[in-house]
Amino acid sequence: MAPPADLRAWIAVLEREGELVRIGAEVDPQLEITEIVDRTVKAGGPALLFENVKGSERPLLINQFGTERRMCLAFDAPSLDAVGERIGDVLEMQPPQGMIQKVRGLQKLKSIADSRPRTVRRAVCQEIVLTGEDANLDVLPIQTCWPADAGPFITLPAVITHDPRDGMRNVGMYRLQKLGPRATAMHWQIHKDGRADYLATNGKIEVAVALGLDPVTTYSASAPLPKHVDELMLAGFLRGKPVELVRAKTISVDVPADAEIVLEGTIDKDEVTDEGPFGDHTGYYTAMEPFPVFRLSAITMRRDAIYPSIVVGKPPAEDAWLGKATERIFLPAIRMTVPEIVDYDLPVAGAFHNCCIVSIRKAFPGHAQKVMHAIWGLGMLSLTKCVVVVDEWVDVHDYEEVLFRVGANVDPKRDVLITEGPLDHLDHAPTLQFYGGKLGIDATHKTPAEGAREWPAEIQMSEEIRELVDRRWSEYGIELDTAAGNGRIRQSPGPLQRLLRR
Ligand SMILES: Cc1cc2nc3c(=O)[nH]c(=O)nc-3n(C[C@H](O)[C@H](O)[C@H](O)COP(=O)(O)O)c2cc1C
Ligand SMILES: [Mn+2]
Repeated sequence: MAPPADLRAWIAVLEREGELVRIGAEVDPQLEITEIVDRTVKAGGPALLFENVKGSERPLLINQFGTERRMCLAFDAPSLDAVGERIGDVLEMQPPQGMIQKVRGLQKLKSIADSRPRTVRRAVCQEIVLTGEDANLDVLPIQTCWPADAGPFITLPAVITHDPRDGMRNVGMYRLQKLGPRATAMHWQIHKDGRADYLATNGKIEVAVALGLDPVTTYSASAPLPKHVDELMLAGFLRGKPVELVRAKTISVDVPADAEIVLEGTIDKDEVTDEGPFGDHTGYYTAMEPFPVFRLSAITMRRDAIYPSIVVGKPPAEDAWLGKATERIFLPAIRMTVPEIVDYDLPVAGAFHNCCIVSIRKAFPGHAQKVMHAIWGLGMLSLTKCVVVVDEWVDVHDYEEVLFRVGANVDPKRDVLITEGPLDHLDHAPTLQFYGGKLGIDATHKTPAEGAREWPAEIQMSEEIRELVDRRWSEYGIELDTAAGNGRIRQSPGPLQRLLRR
């Protein structure tokens, strides 16, 4: 098995695994679908294929990424950590010793070489080609997600541009507000690569938008890669198969051949529009702001094209697992730069940029502060508002345990660092947009060298007594859900808890 090759293969996997429901009843893309999906996501429910969307011939697929299981199916991996390990394996390559290692090394190198996209001449994404007046966005079942949204938004696109300075490709997921039959806004936030490509143009930039890709490529569009790394390389590597590209019909941009739908067009550097409000993944509406205008020159499609969508909103929403995939997949790369990091967690409730819990192998005074600054200097993690540092033995995914450490180990005067720096584009709390306060909480054990008194020992029962009680447990006649003996009361979590805390 390998990750699904395109959206159809993915839908077949979902169906076979009992992870998809087809809905024949007519539904309204204006708000109604959001409410159905929101209830389904929060209950850990299936992917939904709406086959009868009011006002459009096209079916709409949503909640394809809504659970950990589906996310693992998308990558054809036993866990998201296993996906990260595949990348870690390549990053940590050492000069091989002996024949076996040399062969393994070559296989790894081949897997990198094979990840480069391949071009093809004919493609299903161009079975239907609509240009001029015919290129009309009204054919798509674009959702209006929340009551105060400015209009319909395309929410799950892979936007492809090239840096005019060096021709390097970039693929990013940026929402598109429909402005008319042949125009949308392009929500390129200021820290993003797509925006940098746009800012580097003098006149116009050509833009392609792919909709309805295999799930790994869709995920890759959301992955926070460094600017010079092509997201399609990551997709090819994780799929174990190159992404196939075909030349677009009206612009000089290659587009994924297997896409369901492709929008082709240009963005004029000088043309901006009011974008938003939009009910965003922060759980609040983001305010109206000027963003560039994308003018369509063509829409190409498969016959019977399926339109993909996602609803973001108050966490947890479907994007929770896209974020968790990034958290897990990038851990080995983060460890390459900051090797003392053991694990980290970006709580879903923190909308990913608000909070980062990180465990470290502490080796010297001020080590926690060093790691806070490392996080604030690392790619998109630099936008993190609050960093909590704990010792290596603390489970960063167990928020109750983290809170316990913060309560027990922190002297706010000594262990809280307030500084400032860049903040997420969408964060409405800071006084200034983009720039404001940062909070670091050092919840590690302290040493006298850090100005602490002698640190007390943590309470733990002796192994001997634990074994004795294990052995005798049935004699006592006490029935508990869990008698694991770690002194904590645990009930098996429901789907919502599993999403919020792992
Ligand atoms: C569902 C979803 C919607 C997103 N919408 C936007 C958006 O409208 N604007 C934006 O700048 N980033 C958005 N992002 C985040 C970017 O896709 C992400 O930062 C990505 O790394 C950007 O690619 P880049 O680093 O190549 O610019 C979204 C992510 C997801 C999962
Ligand atoms: Mn990028």
